[in-house]
Amino acid sequence: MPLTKRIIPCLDVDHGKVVKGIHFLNLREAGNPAELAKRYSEEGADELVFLDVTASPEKRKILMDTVERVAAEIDIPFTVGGGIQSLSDARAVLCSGADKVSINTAAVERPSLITKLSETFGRQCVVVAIDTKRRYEKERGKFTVETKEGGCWFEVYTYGGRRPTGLDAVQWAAKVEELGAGEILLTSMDRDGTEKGFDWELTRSVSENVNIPVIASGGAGKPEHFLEAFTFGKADAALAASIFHYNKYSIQFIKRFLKDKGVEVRL
Ligand code: 0VR
Repeated sequence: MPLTKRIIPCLDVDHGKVVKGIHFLNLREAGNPAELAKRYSEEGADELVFLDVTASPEKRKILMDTVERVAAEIDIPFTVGGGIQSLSDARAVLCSGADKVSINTAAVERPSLITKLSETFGRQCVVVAIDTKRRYEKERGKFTVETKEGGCWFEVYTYGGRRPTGLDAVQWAAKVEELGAGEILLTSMDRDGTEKGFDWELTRSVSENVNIPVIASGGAGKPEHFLEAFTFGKADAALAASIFHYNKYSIQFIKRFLKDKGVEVRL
């Protein structure tokens, strides 16, 4: 019996409110975290991701209060990310009701944190988020996939998509697995918020190079996009925000579509 594919709504939260943008920009309010969490859990979401995109100094207080309120509404695995820089940040979030923590910038800047988190809380608690953008290169050899626009590779970005790192996402994913990551949350910034579909070539390139689960993220707009992510993209789970916040399709509708196409899902 193959592992069921997971559908994971994502709450991007800024100052305690759910926001949604396009390419991580022009964030606009999209709802209340606890209310959306309750709705998604009741609609059959397999997990929930909460990403605090608040850059403000008082973020810790807002973050913990909001995490507690969301955790109180759901009984599915709950991952929290956003500005987690240390074991104590992670402990605070786990003690507020999260089951897993997601780290992005801190993992790139201090890779040993991945190992410390994994040794302290267990690999299953450690999600490493990798935000990427496609880079097209003329010179041969420096690309991951051939596309109609030429050869491209996937560059890793930090600081909420504001800072290019020069890191290759496929190589970085293999490295984070080696360091102790339990799962990879792989976001295409090119597709984020566009509803044009996941970058399944990105997901496939990473999924074929690691043995830990890969969550496709960025661009979901219709049920067919989830099918692409699970088949062509070889993803173990698919995360989405816009499609759910704007009520384009229900989680159940997408799951029934996938079941009819032969994808193992939990109905
Ligand atoms: P959709 O394309 O709407 O399904 O978005 C999925 C996913 O890209 C977003 O939930 C999330 O990863 C966007 N991330 C960040 C951010 C958004 C604004 C600012 C920062 C970040 O650091 O990941």
